[in-house]
Amino acid sequence: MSADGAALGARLRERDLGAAPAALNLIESTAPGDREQAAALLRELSPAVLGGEAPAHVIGVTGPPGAGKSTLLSALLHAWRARGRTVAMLAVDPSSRRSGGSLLGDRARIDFDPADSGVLIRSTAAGERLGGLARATRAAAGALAGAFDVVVIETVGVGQAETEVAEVADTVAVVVQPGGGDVLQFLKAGIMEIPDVLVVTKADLGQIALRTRRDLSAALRSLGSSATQVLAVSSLPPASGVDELVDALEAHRAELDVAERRLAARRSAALTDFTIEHGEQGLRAIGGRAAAQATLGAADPGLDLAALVAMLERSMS
Ligand SMILES: Nc1nc2c(ncn2[C@@H]2O[C@H](COP(=O)(O)OP(=O)(O)O)[C@@H](O)[C@H]2O)c(=O)[nH]1
Ligand SMILES: [Mg+2]
Repeated sequence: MSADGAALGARLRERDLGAAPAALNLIESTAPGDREQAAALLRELSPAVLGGEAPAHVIGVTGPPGAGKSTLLSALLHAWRARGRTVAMLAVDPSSRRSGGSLLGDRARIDFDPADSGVLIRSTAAGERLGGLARATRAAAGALAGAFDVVVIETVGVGQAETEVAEVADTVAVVVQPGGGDVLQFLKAGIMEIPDVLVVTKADLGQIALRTRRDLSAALRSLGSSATQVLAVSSLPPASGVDELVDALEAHRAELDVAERRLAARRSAALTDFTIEHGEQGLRAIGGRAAAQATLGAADPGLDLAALVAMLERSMS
């Protein structure tokens, strides 16, 4: 029998973190009955039912493999817990996309205390589907945002990965390691959206990290975007720069119109999901991208992602 989605959703809404693992299982399940229960769960956490946007700060962390994301997230986790924040971290594991996983070499796991009930860590396989952060990951982030103070989504890559995570995160942080020329080139070439926060990792390596930080700041200035903070962080003990990063992330969130960003993100994600599901042909059947955007733009702001996708599907002829 399926878990009771509405009951789990209501528990998350009451910030009962003990409901989170079962909620994630339900969201990730592909059994037909579970899909319905998962939709019921998500409805309980929709802005319409919550009476506003979910309270969490949803943060996307992206960057090339080996840049130091997981190690950084371990350090951030401890800093947030020290400030009394409850934290959920969803890591999208790309290893399923490449055989052997040897590409990633000595990958660090996020280090946490399993007895700490204020923390939830989940890894999900990225799966084979290209385009769009796995739908389950987006749904999971949305559900957990009703219960936790901070929800982090870690994805691998720059460019596309960052655009995808921006469809769910309030704040996007791109992680670069010293000498990380790709990110610099992508920024300069405009291939990559300008992130909200740029983090140069492995600051303990010294000069090369400082130079990378300087180069990134200069590139941002030449792009006329001095709003993005560029920080250098060392995540290995003795860590440095981690509290400054926590402050920078919080400062970005404080400046943000969360409702506006989330609404735009849901609408954009709905179009992404619809297109993945129904292809270009489906898009034509609803009158093209501009018509779809107009439909979404007129939708009730309280609707959740699934309801927005369903709305597009109803307009197919
Ligand atoms: N020197 C140094 N090495 C680091 C630091 N952070 C991560 N690393 C190392 O970089 C490698 C990749 O880190 P990982 O967190 O797995 O990167 P991810 O693939 O981006 O998640 C590991 O060997 C880490 O120990 C740091 O602050 N300083
Ligand atoms: Mg990692």
